[in-house]
Amino acid sequence: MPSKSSKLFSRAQRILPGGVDSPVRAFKAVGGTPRFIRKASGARLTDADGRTYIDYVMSWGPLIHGHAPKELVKALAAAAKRGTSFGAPTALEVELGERVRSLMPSLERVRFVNSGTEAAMSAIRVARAATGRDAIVKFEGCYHGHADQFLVKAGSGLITLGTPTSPGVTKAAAADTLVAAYNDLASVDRLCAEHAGKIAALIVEPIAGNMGVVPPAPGFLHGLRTLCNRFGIVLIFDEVISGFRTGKSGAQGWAGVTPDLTCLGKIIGGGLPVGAYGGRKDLMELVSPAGPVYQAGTLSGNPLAMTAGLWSLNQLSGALYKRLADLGVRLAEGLADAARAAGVNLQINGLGSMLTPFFTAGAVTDYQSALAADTARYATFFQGMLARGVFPPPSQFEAWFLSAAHTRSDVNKTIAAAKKAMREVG
Ligand code: KE4
Repeated sequence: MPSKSSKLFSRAQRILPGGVDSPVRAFKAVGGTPRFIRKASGARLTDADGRTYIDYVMSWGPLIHGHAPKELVKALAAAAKRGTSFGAPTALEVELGERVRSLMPSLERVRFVNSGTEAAMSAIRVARAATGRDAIVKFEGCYHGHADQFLVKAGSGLITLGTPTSPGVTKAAAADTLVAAYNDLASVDRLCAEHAGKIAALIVEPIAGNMGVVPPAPGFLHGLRTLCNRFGIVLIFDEVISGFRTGKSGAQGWAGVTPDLTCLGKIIGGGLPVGAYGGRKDLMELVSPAGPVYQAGTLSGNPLAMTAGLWSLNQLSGALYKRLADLGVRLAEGLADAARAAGVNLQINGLGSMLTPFFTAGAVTDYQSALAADTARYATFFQGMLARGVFPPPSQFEAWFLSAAHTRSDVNKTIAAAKKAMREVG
């Protein structure tokens, strides 16, 4: 008897390319039928067939407070009654902007948009306008959304599906995108020297999440700051994942490195569509209508997303981050023990409430070492976990996320499932 998810997937493929609205959801890298989700609450998903799962995708990062927190749902219902969108300014976006700046002071000015992609592409446009230069530097394995200029040796779904550079991106667009190696300052120095005077911006995930979790090596982010100062390059931290994930001031606060511009998303929308870019006043005042750099959006700063973002940021606390970090360590240790007991090579990269178990023997410090991971073993492990009521990301090259809704018991159940699933990988 085909499951409801498989029936829905067959129907979905007759209207949605690949049956989904974002490629990583399609289970292509792990096989099987993507689960169609009917509802979610706390740390749990319920699929169309009524099966529940402990969720570690958590909508790919936004849900640091878990699915459908009661107070958030109440706040959204009240906001909806006052109108869902006005196409006019509201106090809410001012309040959220001020809240973001209070937590990340480098964002002297901020503009809200509707996705991380919009945030990153707009930040690049500002940097190009400010410097009069065309080239940008990105890193192999980092992902900044699907704007043409970023789809060059990109991470997330592109690595997952084995298409690091996408067709449809013009040679001209790709030519302006220079690619360096993550955690390899010498590779950046060479590019800056070879293209001196031509590079507008360097954009980086300060804690990489889109090749799986790869933290910055000691000195890497400071080194990027020094190189950008030396060559007059705008340093952009893409904190769409790391922003408010690892701490109240994001990766920039954690590392003590101040970028010129920052991209945000996910957590600042609490699960509704939001992105933001911001940074130095002199750069952001170039953005229309303050300046000539055009960027716009029908639903930018809409009251529902702003309500969700404000609620989300207002719940953040040191105690929450401590609990999340403790849970993260417990989960990492448990997965490592399960792999060891089954004789499976596993490297776990984790930071706070985000982690990735890589099925490989060697340390994972960059794109090339991440690619060495055994994706077939990950797929077997994934299916074993799914069958036991745990929903990890359907890709070796993504982050697992914990939330305020995850309990110690959830993590213990996850570890128990991993002990059995690892034996099937062996
Ligand atoms: P969106 O356009 O998907 O809102 O954000 C793009 C983006 C930008 N920067 C970083 C660091 C990101 O991680 C993302 C999006 N992340 C992926 C998952 N790693 C989104 C999931 C998906 O594509 O469905």
